[in-house]
Amino acid sequence: MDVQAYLSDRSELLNGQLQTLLPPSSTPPEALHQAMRHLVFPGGKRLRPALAMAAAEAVGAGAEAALPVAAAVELIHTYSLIHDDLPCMDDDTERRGRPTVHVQFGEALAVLAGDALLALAFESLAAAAEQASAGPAARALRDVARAAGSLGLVGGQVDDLSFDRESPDFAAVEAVHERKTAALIQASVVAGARLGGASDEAVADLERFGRDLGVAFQIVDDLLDEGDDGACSALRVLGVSAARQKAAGLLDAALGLIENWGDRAEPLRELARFAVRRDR
Ligand code: GRG
Repeated sequence: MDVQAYLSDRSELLNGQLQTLLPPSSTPPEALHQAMRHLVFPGGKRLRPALAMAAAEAVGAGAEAALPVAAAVELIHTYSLIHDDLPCMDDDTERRGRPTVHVQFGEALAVLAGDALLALAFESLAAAAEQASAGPAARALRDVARAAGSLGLVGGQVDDLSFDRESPDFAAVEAVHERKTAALIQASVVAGARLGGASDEAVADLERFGRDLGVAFQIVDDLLDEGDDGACSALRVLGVSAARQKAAGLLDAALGLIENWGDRAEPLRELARFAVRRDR
């Protein structure tokens, strides 16, 4: 299976959905809508939305079933990048090969564009709950909300910002990785599968799959960020070789959970391999 072809095919589906969700740049307030669109298009690897769609396919649905989740997780991911780049956090000037949103549009609009992207993500999920079978769609909404909040992405970011530099061990790093990065990746597969009609048993496997894959993904991010001596890094506490082994072990554990899911889970398996073996 050609994972790049899969990613670009599913990205096209996603882009159509994002275009219908995001107000055009010409809609007032124009600067806000331009700032919201600045990093959404053309976007990055689109891994989280592809995982959401592949998870729906893995439980027997079409990729389209997961589109509301796919769009929501990419919008949340983009908002988190915009806010993470702000001077009060990482103070970065470049993202996805472009000036960061605050560099291009100013700090106030960067904060507000992030806020509006987060709200739009939940509009996407609520619209799905209105249309489809409300139970699974409402659960998907709750999964994504939890992953985005103080017990997920935001809480993980807070702990990352105040990480104890003196005596870190891998368990402490992993606890941050679980929330800062893995929570949204886990919600992508779980909520995507819910919209695809997943059984409770499949959801339970995907919860562990998403958690393991998400931690492995962040370890790889730490390895790729070798120049950055951030305190909360698997590289710092394990070194290159043990960090690589850890990521490979987590990938194997994740793949083991969906081993018997047949051919229709192949895109999900290939995306997991891609996420951990990537070079950017
Ligand atoms: C500000 C609430 C808030 C959270 C910030 C996203 C984040 C948490 C920090 C950004 C820096 C970082 C190392 C985040 C961990 C998640 C991660 C590896 C993001 C990069 O994801 P990719 O590689 O990016 O999927 P693209 O651009 O390809 O979508």
